[in-house]
Amino acid sequence: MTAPPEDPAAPKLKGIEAEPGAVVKRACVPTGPELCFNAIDDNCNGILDEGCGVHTGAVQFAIAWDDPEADVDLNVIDPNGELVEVGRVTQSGLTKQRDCPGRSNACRGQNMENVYLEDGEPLAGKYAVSVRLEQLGQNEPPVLVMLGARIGQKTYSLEFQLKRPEDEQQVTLEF
Ligand SMILES: [Ca+2]
Ligand SMILES: [Ca+2]
Repeated sequence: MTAPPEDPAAPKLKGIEAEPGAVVKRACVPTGPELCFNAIDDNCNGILDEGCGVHTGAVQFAIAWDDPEADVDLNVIDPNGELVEVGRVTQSGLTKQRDCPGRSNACRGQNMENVYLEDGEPLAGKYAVSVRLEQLGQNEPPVLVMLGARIGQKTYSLEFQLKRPEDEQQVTLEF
């Protein structure tokens, strides 16, 4: 797959502010065909985890982690200061899909949480994205969490290590 042609109207990232310890990868490096539920744009076509039943939009934030029993939360606060939650759409058009690991192993060990623009045009401004460890799983910490962000036609990738419950890492993306 090749990258789509530049769309001048698509939102473009102005800046990323991450806490020390987060590894930010700005350039996408294609590693092969798209893999599901890893919050990585493996084929660098500008879309995260396409073909996996994961919703996408011109704005998207997704996290994935590999410890099946660890509970990690993705919390996104939009430029209006509204928290994006499962089951409703914010005024800015964002909603959240999947809350993993979920009750009764609902995510089947494929832990991924996904916030995406469901409706309307992307709202410009600052998006505060936090990745928080609620509960350790079966593996020794740290829990390695991948955060993928899609802004318009580009994807960005960040990597976090959460060491103990209530550990939280924040990143602000502006466009
Ligand atoms: Ca992709
Ligand atoms: Ca992927």
